[in-house]
Formats: sequence, C-alpha cells, structure tokens
Amino acid sequence: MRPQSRARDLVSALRPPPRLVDWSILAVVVFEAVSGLVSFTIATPEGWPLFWAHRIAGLTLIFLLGYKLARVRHRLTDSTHWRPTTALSVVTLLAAVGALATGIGWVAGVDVRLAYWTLLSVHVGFGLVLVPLVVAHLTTRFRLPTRRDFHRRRTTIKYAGLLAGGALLFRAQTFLNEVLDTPGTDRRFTGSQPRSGDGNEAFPVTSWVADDPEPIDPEAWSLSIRGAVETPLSLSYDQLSPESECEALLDCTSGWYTVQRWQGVRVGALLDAAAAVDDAAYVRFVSVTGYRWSLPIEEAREALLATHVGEERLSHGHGGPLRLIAPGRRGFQWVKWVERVDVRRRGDPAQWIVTLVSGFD
Ligand code: HEM
Ligand SMILES: Nc1nc2c(c(=O)[nH]1)N[C@H]1C(S)=C(S)[C@@H](COP(=O)(O)O)O[C@H]1N2
Ligand SMILES: [Mo]
Repeated sequence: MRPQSRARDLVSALRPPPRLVDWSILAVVVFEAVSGLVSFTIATPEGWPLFWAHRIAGLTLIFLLGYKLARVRHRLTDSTHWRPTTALSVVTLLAAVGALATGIGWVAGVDVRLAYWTLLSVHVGFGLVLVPLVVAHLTTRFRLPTRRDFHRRRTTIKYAGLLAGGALLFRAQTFLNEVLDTPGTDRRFTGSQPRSGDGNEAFPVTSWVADDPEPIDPEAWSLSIRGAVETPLSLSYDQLSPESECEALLDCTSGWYTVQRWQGVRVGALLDAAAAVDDAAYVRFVSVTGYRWSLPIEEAREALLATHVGEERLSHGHGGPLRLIAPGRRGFQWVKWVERVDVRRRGDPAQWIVTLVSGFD
C-alpha cells in the first residue's frame, strides 16, 4: 500500500462517531479560547506547557474539521439542502479556518498587518468569535452524544490518537520552519517575535485597547505616592533622578518583544521614602488615563519606574514622563504615563476590567 493512503486509513480509523465529532470541536474551541487567554498572563519560561497544549490541541481541529466536512459537505454544495441555518454554518466554518490559518501563519513567521493589527491579534479575534459561533451552530442541531457513541477502550484510543496526530503535525511544522528557515523560528516561547535595537525607536508604540492621552508636560506633572504610607509624597519630574538601571524584556501579547536597558527609580526606594506601613501587601500603578495594574509589594520593590530607555528620555508614545518596568510580566502590565502609586493592603481585581475600558470617553 502507498504510504499516503495508509496515512489516510489511519486518520479515518481515528474518527469518533459524528455526535462526538461535533462536541469535540466545541471542546477544542473552548479549550483554545481559555488557554489562549490564560497564556496572555504568562511571561516566564516555566509557562511553556500551556503554549504547547494550545498549539497541539489547536492542530487537532484540522482532523476534526476534516471529519465534519466529509460528512456534511453535500449540505453546503447542494442548494436543495440549504436552510436558513446554513449561513451560520458557513460563517462558523470560515471563522474556524481563519483561526487555524492565522495561527499556523503566525507560527511560520508571517508578519503581515491588517490596519494596526498583527496577524496574531487577528488570530485572537477569530478565536474569540469562534466560541459563540460554535455554540450557536451546535444549538441549531442539538444532539447529545448517547451511550452508544462511547466504547471505553476505543474512544480513549481514538482521542489519544488525535492528540498524537496534533503533536505530529506540530513536529512536522517545526521541522519545516527550520528547514525553510522561516522568520517564525525566531519566536519566543510566547510566540512573540524580536524587535532589536536600543531606545525609543527600536520597538513599536502599543496601546492595549483605547488609551491615547495628550502628551504630558513634565513641568506640569507630578508623581504622588499615597495610600498605606506614613508620609504621602508628591514628586516633581526633577526630583526623580534616573539613578537605577535594569535590563528587562518587554513582551507584548500582540506578538513582539524587545530587550532594553531602562533607567529610572527603584520602586522600593520610593516606598521607603514614603514609609509604607508593615501590612501593606500590594502596590498599584495608576496612569493619567486611569489604566492601572498592581504588583505584590515584594515584587513591586524590585520594579522600576523609568524615565529613560537606552539613555534617551522616554518618548510620549512609550509612556513618558514615567512608566512601569515589571520584569517577568507581560507588556500590558507595564503601565505607561504613571502619575500615582497607591500602596494597598489588598489586591485589585477590577484592574482586569479597567485596562480594557480605560481611554473610552
Ligand atoms: C478558539 C479558537 C482557537 C484556535 C482553534 C486556535 C488555534 C491555534 C493554532 C492552530 C495555532 C498555531 C499552532 C501551530 O501551528 O503550531 C495557534 C497559535 C497561537 N494562538 Fe491560538 N487558537 C484559538 C484561539 C486563541 C486565542 C483566543 C488566543 C489568545 C487569547 C490564542 C493565542 C495564540 C497564540 C499566542 C499563538 C502563538 C503560539 C506560537 O507562536 O507558537 N489563540 N492557535
Ligand atoms: N496606560 C497604559 N499603559 C500601557 C498600555 C496602555 O494601553 N495604557 N499598553 C500596555 C501594553 S499592551 C504594552 S505591550 C506596553 C507597550 O509599551 P510600548 O508602547 O512602550 O511599546 O505598554 C503597556 N502599558
Ligand atoms: Mo501589549
């Protein structure tokens, strides 16, 4: 037998019963959306398994969509089968293919932009709309799996086989990227691609959602340190001499990273000057736009509030006059245009919402 048809036989031997195919697609799509979103909070290499799980589970969708299409193709191609819900099915299919194509394209290093969206951001968009689409699509033809769909051994083997298939596709893809030396081989474990050089011009200006304040005049600006402190402080720009430096990696969820040397003041020095109380537990950094993020106080002490990058004054776009440098955190946590430091006894769950809506008037 030719190896090609043997592979095809193996793939069809792994096909779950039709109802399970539909529910497996939903399970994979939900897993992808959740693992994708959680991956946005991961910035240190111990988190790599989540990215691998996302890639491998994502690639199994190729098999599942193949099984599904082989079964329902005639309902799309033969107009006597068209129903009002057919349009929804087609849109769902397009979103699934879009999520797969953009994910795979990104991994190969395709670096096109749609307006100011990177291909990775487009991928996230497809992934997020896919969840409600698949749910709606399933409810138009709601069929729960029955006992007959499950065979204790066979079902387990099939799903293990599908995951192995996803892992194999992932290996093959990594191999191809290396042989063809695509730009994708340069990705960090988070999927981000490097931006090299030093200083303001070396990396892009990025807003997470809608933040876009007017440029800040450092003479009219001050930094206040308040909350759970004995001596609240207000410091002018001239009182913040860039006495500390650190090298830190900024990794944005839109898919790029850069390593820069940042100059500024150590947050620990500010907390000591303001005499943070003993039971203070978090430090919150607040932007002129309201955008904010908190760090546990021990971590915050080591963080930097930077006035300079690569010895240049921070440009407005990069958060001048002052921005947070939070090593080991994803870019969206590096608050720009900081004007307030709140020392607090509790964390700040609302920050997750505030970072999404700040900047909308
Ligand atoms: C729900 C549908 C989704 C599907 C089917 C999907 C599938 C995929 C696939 C197939 C890849 C490429 C894996 C490879 O070729 O090795 C990928 C990469 C990626 N996805 Fe998704 N994804 C989905 C949603 C999301 C969401 C919602 C996010 C983030 C919020 C996300 C974040 C990422 C990231 C960061 C990568 C790049 C990883 C790398 O460069 O290695 N995905 N995804
Ligand atoms: N106030 C504020 N700070 C912010 C953002 C924002 O939208 N508003 N974007 C964040 C995101 S998503 C990233 S990746 C970094 C980008 O920093 P840069 O524009 O200097 O590259 O800033 C972070 N700090
Ligand atoms: Mo970002």
